[in-house]
Amino acid sequence: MSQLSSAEIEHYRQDGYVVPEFRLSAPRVKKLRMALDAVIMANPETRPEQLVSVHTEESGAEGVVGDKVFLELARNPQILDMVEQLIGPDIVLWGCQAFCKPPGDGMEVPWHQDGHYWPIKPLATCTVWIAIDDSVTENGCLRVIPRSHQEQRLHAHLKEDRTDVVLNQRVRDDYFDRSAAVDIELNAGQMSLHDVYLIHGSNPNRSTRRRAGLAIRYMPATSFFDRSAGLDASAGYKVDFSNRPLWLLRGEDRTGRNDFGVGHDQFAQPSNSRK
Ligand SMILES: O=C(O)CCC(=O)C(=O)O
Repeated sequence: MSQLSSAEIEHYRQDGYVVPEFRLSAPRVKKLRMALDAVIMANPETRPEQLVSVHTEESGAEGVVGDKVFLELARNPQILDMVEQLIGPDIVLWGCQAFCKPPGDGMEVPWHQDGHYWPIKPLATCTVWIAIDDSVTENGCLRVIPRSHQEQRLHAHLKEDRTDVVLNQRVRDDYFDRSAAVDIELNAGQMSLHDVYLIHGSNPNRSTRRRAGLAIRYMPATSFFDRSAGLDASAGYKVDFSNRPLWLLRGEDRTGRNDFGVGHDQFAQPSNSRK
């Protein structure tokens, strides 16, 4: 079934993002919120905005003990239908991160292009960003620069010498017009989808309400996930590209080079790493 209308697909193509009609039910959101709360408790050393690979239970080099409930969500057929309409029938799940901004000191996400951080060749990914809490201007919702993806090129990023930001590199100011920014306000359960070249970010959360979202990353299986990028800390926290599990969720690996074996040991046997 087609989840996205042709107007929604057109919006994604033209503006680089879309907020679809489709949303998760309240019980489903509640389950996600409970899982996220447990993950935050289980990872006291990790900032809740930096819960990388939150869909896997093995902490590995990235150091985050996640929960399979997020993996189940990433396999949701209705979400995959939308992703298929945007990136085609061959779909690889390669990442999933929770960005949870606590009230008061929730950290800023500087303006950036995702592709700047990722070893995907050719560069392509659709991110599905799902609101686990209401996400509005006041508590630091996702913000985008519409149409900034259109040239399909990466701009120079500057290193931020700050500790109060989620990612430590940001797009140089002269590459975009901040006044064009659009706040993507979502109720819990709603989602947005964005292109890998889109410039986006979010403000700090100075409000009294938490803002949590889950970013699920899907690439077309016409792209290659280059594990030689290894253990990377250029984002400001550890990301282990060499051991990241990939899932071919639909279609075929058209590159013939993606490795779907690495990082899957944890799924073959009962895990004893969960606290
Ligand atoms: O959640 C946020 O504020 C930022 C998310 C983001 O940068 C992403 O999903 O790529």
